[in-house]
Amino acid sequence: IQIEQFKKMKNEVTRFMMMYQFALNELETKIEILKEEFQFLHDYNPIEHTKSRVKSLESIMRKISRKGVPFVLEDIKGHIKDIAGLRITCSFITDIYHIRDMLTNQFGLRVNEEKDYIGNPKPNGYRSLHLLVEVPVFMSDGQESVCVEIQIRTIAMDFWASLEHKIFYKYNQSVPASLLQELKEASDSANRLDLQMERLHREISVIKETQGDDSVEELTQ
Ligand code: 0O2
Repeated sequence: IQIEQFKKMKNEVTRFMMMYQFALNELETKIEILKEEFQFLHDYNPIEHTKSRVKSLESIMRKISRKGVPFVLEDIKGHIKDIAGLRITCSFITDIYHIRDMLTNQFGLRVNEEKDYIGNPKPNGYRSLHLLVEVPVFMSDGQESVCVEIQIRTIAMDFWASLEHKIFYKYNQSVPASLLQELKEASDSANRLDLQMERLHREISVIKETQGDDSVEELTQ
């Protein structure tokens, strides 16, 4: 009987994790379609790359014990919102909000929560737009609504966040004050670069619109 119970539990957990992977597959397919269509219509693609992951079972277990959530799948689903994560990297800050609008308007995804760490960066300098969306997934016994955390950021924001993440773990989460200060300054530099690149991009778009594509090619020769 114990083995039967164990098998049943193992199947339920596997199916639970699969549900999050299906939600990510669904979203990635939608984004691929969006990319191709946008490229075709506007001769421009706002998405540089995407990366997705399902949180490992170990990491979920650590988080539920930290938050005091019982090991019941329904409770985990209700309380841990970043089991499925999708990161979208784009070139310009305005693309971030454009992509957010396309996800909600074109795909009709419901956004349960939005955290704008671009309008309100974290004190350490972290910038990104975070969305919690509900993705409908069709399983054999019915439809499930699955929560996915989407992080949208520019290449510069992503560069900063991945370095900060490495430093944070290298120093076992207690980073020396001088490094924290440097990281904050690096975040401000990255933001200045984002704003400068966006200005350049706008200027080139105006030239293209008023004088045609050939004029931009002439300028770059
Ligand atoms: P990983 O390894 O990327 O998954 P939560 O822990 O989600 O309940 P919170 O703080 O409300 O709590 O979530 P928030 O603010 O939406 O941020 C969650 C994720 O954003 C993190 O996931 C990171 O991926 C990213 N993030 C947030 N703040 C920082 C930061 O200061 N630096 C970096 N590099 N990334 C950040 P995880 O689970 O921490 O990590």
